[in-house]
Amino acid sequence: MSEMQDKNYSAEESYGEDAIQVLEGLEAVRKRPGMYIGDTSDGTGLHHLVFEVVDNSIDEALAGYADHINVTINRDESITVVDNGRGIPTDVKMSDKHEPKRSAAEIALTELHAGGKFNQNSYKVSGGLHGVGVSCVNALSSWLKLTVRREGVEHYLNFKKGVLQDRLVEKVQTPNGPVEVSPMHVSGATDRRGTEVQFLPDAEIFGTVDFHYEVLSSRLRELSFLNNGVKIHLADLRKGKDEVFQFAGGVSGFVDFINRDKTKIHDNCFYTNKTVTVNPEENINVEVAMQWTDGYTENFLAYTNNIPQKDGGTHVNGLRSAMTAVIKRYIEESEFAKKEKIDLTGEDIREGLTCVLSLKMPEPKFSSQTKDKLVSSEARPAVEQVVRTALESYLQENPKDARIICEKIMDAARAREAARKARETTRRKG
Ligand code: 0RA
Repeated sequence: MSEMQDKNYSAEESYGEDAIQVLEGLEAVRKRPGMYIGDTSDGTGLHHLVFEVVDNSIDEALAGYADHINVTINRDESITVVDNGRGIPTDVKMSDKHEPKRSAAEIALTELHAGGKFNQNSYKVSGGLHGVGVSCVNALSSWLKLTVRREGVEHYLNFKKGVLQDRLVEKVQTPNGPVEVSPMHVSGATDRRGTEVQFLPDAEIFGTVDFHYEVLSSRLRELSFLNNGVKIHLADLRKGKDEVFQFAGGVSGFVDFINRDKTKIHDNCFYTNKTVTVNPEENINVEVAMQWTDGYTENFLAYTNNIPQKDGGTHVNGLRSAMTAVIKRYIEESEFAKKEKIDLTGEDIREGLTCVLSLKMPEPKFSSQTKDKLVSSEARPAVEQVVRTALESYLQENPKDARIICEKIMDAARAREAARKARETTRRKG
C-alpha cells in the first residue's frame, strides 16, 4: 500500500487536500496506464502519447489560432510537439485552491479532468480515442518539458513522472492579505508564439521505447486531411527522415490519396463541406468526398471529431440513405436508363466507391468506449440533408461523371441479378 492511501498518514501536515488529489491522480494513471492510454506493451499506448499531445494542437488549430504543427522524434526517443497557437495560458490562477496558487499551464499538465482537455472549443474535437489529456502523458513520462511562447516571453516548466521540478514560489499582496503563488520560469524574450511539449515516455511503464515512423506518419497524414489548412511536419532525427502533410481540399485529398494506385472511372470527385444547425444551437459540420473506381469493393472511412468509426453509425446511415434516394431518382429520371427496369440496392451504388465522411459535432455519443460506432441521433438528418442537396447538384452539374457513375451502378445491379438467376438455375437442376 502506498503512503498516500495509508490511513495513518497525516496528509494535512505536509500537503493541502488538493495537492493530494493531484498525487493520487498521478498514481492512478501510473498504476493502470493501460486504462488511460491503451496497451503499454504492444506500442499502442506509446504512440497514443504523441497523438494525445498533437490533439491539443489540433484543437488550437480548429479554434482558428494555429496552422502549423511540428512533430519530431528525437535521437533519444523523446518526442517534441510544437504549434504556433496562442500558447497555453501562463498566468497564475488566483482561483486555484492550491497553495501556492499555480499557473493555468501547470494545472493543465497535472490535473486529470473529466474531459481531459484544456481548450474550451465549441466542438471539443480532440479527445482522440481515450481523450485523457496531456496530464496523462505527463504522468507516464520520465520527463516532460513545457515551453510556452506568449506575448514576447518564453516560459517553461519541467516535470518528472508528472511531478513539477524546481517550483518557483513568490508572495503577492491581495485585498485579503498575502498569498503564495507559483509562476512559470521565464527563459527570455521571443518573437515566436505557441506551445511546445517535449517528453520522454517512461521505460518503467512502456518497456523499450521505440517509436515507429509509419505509425506516426499515417495518423498525422490522416489528421491533415481531416483538418483542412493545418500543416503538419514530421521529422525523425534518428533516421534523418521527414515529411510535410498539407492538403488543400480537405477530405477530397484523402480520397485522392486512397485512390492513388486505383483506376478512377470519372474525373470530378464529389465534395461537400457544410455546417447545419440541428436542434437550436447545435452546429454539425459535415464533410464528404466520394469517387468511384473500377474495383468491386467499397472503401468507406467515417470519422467524428477526427476519431474513426469502423462500425459506422448514424452518420453513415444518413449518408447511405441520401445517396440511395438521390441516385435512384436520378437514374429513374434519366434518358439512358429509360427502357430498363432495374431495382437498385445500396450495395450496387457502393461498388468500387471510395468515400470519406467527416463530422465535427459537439458531444458525440458512441456505442462503446472504443468509439467505433456513432449513435447520436441528430447526426443522421444532418448528414442526410447535406448529402441530398450536394449530390443532386453534383449530378446536375457534372452530367458526364453522373452518367459514368450511374452506368457502373446499373452494371453492378445487372451482375447481381444475373448471379441470382444463375444460382436459382443451379439449384433447380440440383
Ligand atoms: C486554453 C486556453 C487558451 C489556449 C490553450 C488552452 C492552448 C492549449 C494548447 C495545447 C497545445 N497547444 C495549445 N494551444 C493553446 C487560450 C489562451 C488565450 O486566451 O490567449
